[in-house]
Amino acid sequence: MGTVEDWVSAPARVAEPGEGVSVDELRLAARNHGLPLEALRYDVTPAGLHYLLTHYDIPALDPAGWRLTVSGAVARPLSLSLDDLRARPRVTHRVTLECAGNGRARLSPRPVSQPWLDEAVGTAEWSGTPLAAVLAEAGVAPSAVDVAFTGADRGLERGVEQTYQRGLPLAEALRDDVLLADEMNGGPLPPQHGAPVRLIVPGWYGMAHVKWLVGVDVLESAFDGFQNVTAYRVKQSADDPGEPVTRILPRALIQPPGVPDFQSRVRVLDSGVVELTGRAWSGWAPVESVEVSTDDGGTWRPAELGPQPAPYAWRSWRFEWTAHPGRHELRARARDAAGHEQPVDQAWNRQGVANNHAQQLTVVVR
Ligand SMILES: Nc1nc2c(c(=O)[nH]1)N[C@H]1C(S)=C(S)[C@@H](COP(=O)(O)O)O[C@H]1N2
Ligand SMILES: [Mo]
Repeated sequence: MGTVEDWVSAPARVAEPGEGVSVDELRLAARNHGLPLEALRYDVTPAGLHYLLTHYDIPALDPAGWRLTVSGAVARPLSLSLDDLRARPRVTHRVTLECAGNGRARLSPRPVSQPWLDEAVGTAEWSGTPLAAVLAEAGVAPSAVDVAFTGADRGLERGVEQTYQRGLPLAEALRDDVLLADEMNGGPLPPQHGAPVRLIVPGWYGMAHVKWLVGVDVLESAFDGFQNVTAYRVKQSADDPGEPVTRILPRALIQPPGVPDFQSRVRVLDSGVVELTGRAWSGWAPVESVEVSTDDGGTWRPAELGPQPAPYAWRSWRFEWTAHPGRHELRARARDAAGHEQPVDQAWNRQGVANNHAQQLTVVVR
């Protein structure tokens, strides 16, 4: 006999030198897929190609019986049906979402978790009603500081049984672009993306965008749940409290040119002038520059930027490369208007979160 803790409470850990991705990590990676990089071609990612990250199971929610409760430090607690929400003013925002763990599997030593490479990203048109007006209707107490958002999904994480829940500072929750979204790309929200209603917090890493939302709880003290206090912290050691993960740091990705080798994904292309294209985004400020290196970060040259379609949506870029025969390591890096620059070398942290070191793409020119 043993306890649940003995069977499932694996502590967070960092892989041993040379330790490969395990079957457990492969199982996570098969559930939580990334954006196929060729889908960087779309301004708006088709729903099925958008990355996906779900800690526990996709819950079964009946939209007819679904209610959103607004409670805590409010003058008038609310219980809203889907029809109530849909009758409210509607807006659409194009927003790039990225998982805070993107890039984790390329760190050394590797934090053991969902093993993302570069592709935990997608851009969608999210439609719904602004949260701020719902909070105003409920009447937020002057003493309020945080808002806790509760999903309908439940599971265990490092021995702690929980419902997925995230806290957000009140000032962020009151931004006019924070949405209670019930549509993605003009259609109903798919089950895996949070149906019937999810939160959208433009600019923030994925963990803030609570799916299968059922509760909005206004708090008079800082939210101290697992997903804010234990997970999603930039920390160097197990006992370092670390800094909370908030907004998305800039990242540029290259849409892979040529054709892939099936097993290695190394790209094969013909020599001559090649148009490299890609996307770049930041949750802090618009992307101001993208630079490309075709010699593994030795030299950098500026790419030409496309328009910024919305404050928190990725923008396209292009770069003309005269490709000579041989093997080349392509890299791209972005800088935003707030002065954040993508590092070429990794900035290691124990959970592998908010890590944006520059993508490396191997191409063979024939
Ligand atoms: N209820 C709930 N919301 C959640 C999660 C979850 O596991 N449960 N995962 C979060 C994380 S870590 C990310 S990166 C995004 C992913 O959103 P997507 O699957 O729609 O791309 O959802 C966030 N919202
Ligand atoms: Mo995530």
